[in-house]
Amino acid sequence: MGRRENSDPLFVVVESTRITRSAVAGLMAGRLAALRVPGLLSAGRCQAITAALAAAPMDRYDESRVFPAVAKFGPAINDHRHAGELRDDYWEAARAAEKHWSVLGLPDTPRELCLQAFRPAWPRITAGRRAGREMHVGIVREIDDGLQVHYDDAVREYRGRLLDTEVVAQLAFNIYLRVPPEGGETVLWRRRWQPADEDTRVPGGYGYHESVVDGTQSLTLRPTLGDGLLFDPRNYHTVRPASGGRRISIGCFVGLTDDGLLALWS
Ligand SMILES: O=C(O)CCC(=O)C(=O)O
Ligand SMILES: [Fe+2]
Repeated sequence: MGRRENSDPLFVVVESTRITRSAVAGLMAGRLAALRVPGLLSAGRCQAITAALAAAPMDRYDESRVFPAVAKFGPAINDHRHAGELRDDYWEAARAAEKHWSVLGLPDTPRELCLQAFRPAWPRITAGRRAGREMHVGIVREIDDGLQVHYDDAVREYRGRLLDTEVVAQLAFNIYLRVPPEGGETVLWRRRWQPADEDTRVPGGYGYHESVVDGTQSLTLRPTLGDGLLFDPRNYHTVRPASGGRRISIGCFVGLTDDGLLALWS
């Protein structure tokens, strides 16, 4: 897409061979829209993970809310949320996922895969803590049929307190472990939630009708195998349906907390 007259020059995607401190800070400051890291994970490592996961029990997000369906391995906070609190079954699901992963014979845990990507840029990184307990980090998702247009904002979703420390800014991080030959694009819009958007909610869903972003500047990113992608998920975003193959990623949320740490959770 060509540069439009009325486009925001700060809503841009940058590419880098690794995650940099300046890009993390720039995304959180609103100086960038997305960071793409081609080849963050080698094709061999991606294949080893997806091959091992073929033997692992995948489940799905709550299908009464998440349609089209999304298969996953590991808990997602939003599947265990009730009235702005995290239900206790999140912790049981986290323990079960860790146990199942530990017998896959892979060298790294999902948590390590996520932490490793950020350590060179931001050594003060950790798993987020809630009531003293370490959050699960690293959810594997198979999003073949696309997502609803939605935003993610832990501050809004968890009444300002998901973690024991305050989340000052939040990013979404994904590594693409398997990509379809066509489709599966991630689309980001330069727009945050506004109260009137509730009029465009998908009934029963987690997202909004696409009309919520009508006329808004957007970026369409087509992940290739092993790419890392970082963006501010408070901006509306979606995933387009994949065609001719599966779209599998591992990812987490990344918070900058009031103690200056990066804290991760899924
Ligand atoms: O898979 C993607 O590219 C984005 C998925 C998403 O909605 C998120 O990570 O918040
Ligand atoms: Fe999201």
